[in-house]
Amino acid sequence: MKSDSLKEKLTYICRQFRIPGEILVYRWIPSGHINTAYYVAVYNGKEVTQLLVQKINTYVFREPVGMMRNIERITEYIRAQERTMEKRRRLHFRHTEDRKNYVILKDGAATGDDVDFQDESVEFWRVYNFIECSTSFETADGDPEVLRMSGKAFGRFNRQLKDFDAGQLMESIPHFHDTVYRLRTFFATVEKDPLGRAADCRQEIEVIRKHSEFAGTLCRQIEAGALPIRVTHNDTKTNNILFDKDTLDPLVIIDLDTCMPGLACYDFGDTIRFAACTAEEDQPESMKLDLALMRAYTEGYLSEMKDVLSAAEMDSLSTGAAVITLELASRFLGDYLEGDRYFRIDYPEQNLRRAQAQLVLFGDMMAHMDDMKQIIREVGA
Ligand code: GN1
Ligand code: MG
Repeated sequence: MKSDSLKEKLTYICRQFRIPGEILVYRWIPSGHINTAYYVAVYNGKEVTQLLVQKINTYVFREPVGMMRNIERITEYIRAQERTMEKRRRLHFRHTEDRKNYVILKDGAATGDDVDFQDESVEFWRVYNFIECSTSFETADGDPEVLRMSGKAFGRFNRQLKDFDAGQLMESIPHFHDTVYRLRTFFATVEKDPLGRAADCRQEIEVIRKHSEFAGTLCRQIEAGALPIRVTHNDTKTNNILFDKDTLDPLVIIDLDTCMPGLACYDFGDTIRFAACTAEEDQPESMKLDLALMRAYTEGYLSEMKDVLSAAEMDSLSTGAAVITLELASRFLGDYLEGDRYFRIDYPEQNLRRAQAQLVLFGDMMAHMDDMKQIIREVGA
């Protein structure tokens, strides 16, 4: 898209959300693999309003209207618990004239909800306040304080939603952390091998096959009723938290798109996967679990959740880290085999390298499972 037409489109979207004025600055925010976000500053002749304008990936989120309803219910529920919440601790979604927190465009013009979201000419946008003086972390860069604060943030988020009725939410992505389903889908893709790429990743495919039984651990526990279903975030990367850039105080959790029924150990485990390690998501050569960072995250998370979790849930936390890591390896590799249709990539083999890095990390987590369990016992005591 030409940049001037992007500016026009962003201006048009702001108008739909009743934000008049001229766009002074706009830039793409290169964070996340799914949605597309822009920072936008609008001047209305008196003041500048800073916004985050996001285009939802409707190939991934196929029912975006229901997803926005989920987000509204969750944010309202949390807001009701914290009556004195400062503005910069809230995600404040803008509304259109007909009170919707989203706008749907077809061929560039606003339209109603009755559209096919798989139609290429249809786009789904939302706008919320940009949180000033905030920062987020793509990696923790070895800083335990970032992990401790992240643990506190996601622990608090899980605690605030501990009595939220999961039945009120639709599954924004069905089978999202259903690892058994994920692996079944993955092996079906391997069988089909639509682009003939499977031959280059035999080794990775075999590692996933070898651990299929382990991958089903949490699913079996859910079936047996051993772990309670909660409302969880399900994508707890540190770049989904905005921190105060001076004090590291976690201000707000973003990317609530995958908030839906889930397990506490998904939220615990996904941050361990993403940030309690020594490399970025696509760097298999230098990837290792970092137990000091893992301990720091555990301290933060359990400072909020220790009294909420059952003994079985406490026990599932370390398993969650390994299962989520293996599951994501299968998702990255499956997407590579399918031609990179789901996760945004910056270079051709990135999804393959992401899968390789996750498998290295998974191996290291399995090798240190007892250490992780020991840390959780010590911190939770
Ligand atoms: C995606 O959009 P982003 O980058 O926050 C993905 C997560 C993966 C993550 C891996 C909706 O999250 O499930 O764990 O990439 N989100 C979705 O980095 O699939
Ligand atoms: Mg994100």
